[in-house]
Amino acid sequence: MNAVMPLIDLRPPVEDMLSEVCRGLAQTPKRISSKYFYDARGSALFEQICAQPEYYLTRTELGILQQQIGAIAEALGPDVLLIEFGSGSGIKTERLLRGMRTPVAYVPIDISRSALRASAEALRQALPGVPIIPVCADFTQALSLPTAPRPTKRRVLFFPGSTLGNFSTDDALALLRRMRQVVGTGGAVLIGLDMKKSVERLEAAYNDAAGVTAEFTLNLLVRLNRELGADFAVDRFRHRARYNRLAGRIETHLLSQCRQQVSLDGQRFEFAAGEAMLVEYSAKYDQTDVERMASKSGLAVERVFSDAEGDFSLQLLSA
Ligand code: AVJ
Repeated sequence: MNAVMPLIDLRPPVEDMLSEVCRGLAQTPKRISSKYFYDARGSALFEQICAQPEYYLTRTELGILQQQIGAIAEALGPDVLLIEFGSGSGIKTERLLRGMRTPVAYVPIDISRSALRASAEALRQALPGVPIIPVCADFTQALSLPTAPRPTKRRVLFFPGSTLGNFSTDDALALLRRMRQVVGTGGAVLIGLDMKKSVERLEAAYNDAAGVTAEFTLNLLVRLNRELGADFAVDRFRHRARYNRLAGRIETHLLSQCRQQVSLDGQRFEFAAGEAMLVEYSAKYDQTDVERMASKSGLAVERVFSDAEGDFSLQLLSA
């Protein structure tokens, strides 16, 4: 049983972290993509964030998946090919697949071969009855899906965690359009979105009292020092997460505590005292926002599953 799981390798060009980070540091205001948060330490810190009392997102989404799995599976219908952008969210994917009566197969799509292999292997152990067809590809680019092992009624793309909120408005729309294209007419997207609520609760969720989120954000600099040979003085930066009401999103910045310089790739980047570098968006939605985004990307809201307080929602958007 040591055979390596077959993987469909579309050989995506690997993006160059060094040049992307340098480009962001040369912009005004400076910015670094939140996708670089997730090295081993960052992923472990994110797990810790999920256990903080203020960070309600993950436990609320899991609760919806647990309590309403029957209705969710029924809304998806039988003989579904389940697709995921990203390596699979472990327990959420497992919960969904277990609830679906007759999934045709599970197709995780990720640019990282190693992450794809590890998560596909773990899921195979947990759900030996479901065929898994991992595809190594860049899901922001056009791609065609492998042939399903048996006739499929509907392709459904699962995108939990309010990960869409980490994209800019334009990039989020482009991603939803890509999802629409992958599932095809008659298909659907099941997407987890964090809903608008009081500024106090939103800001508390991104500024936990134990300081785990601050450590998570600052770990980005630790990673750039280690992997790119940068020389950020990590203790001279501070985490700040604030809700931008007009944009409808939490915006996380790293604030330079003094005037300082950072060297990277033979270049020097100057930070003013108090200068804010953008490192993350976490957009929040109301149902009108969701309907507008869906219709702009060729999708329509078919069903909404949410917790009793309406804090978080799993939206079934049909293509
Ligand atoms: C898992 C990316 C959706 O934006 O809420 C948690 C990441 N950042 N705390 C989010 C995160 C700060 C999280 N996502």
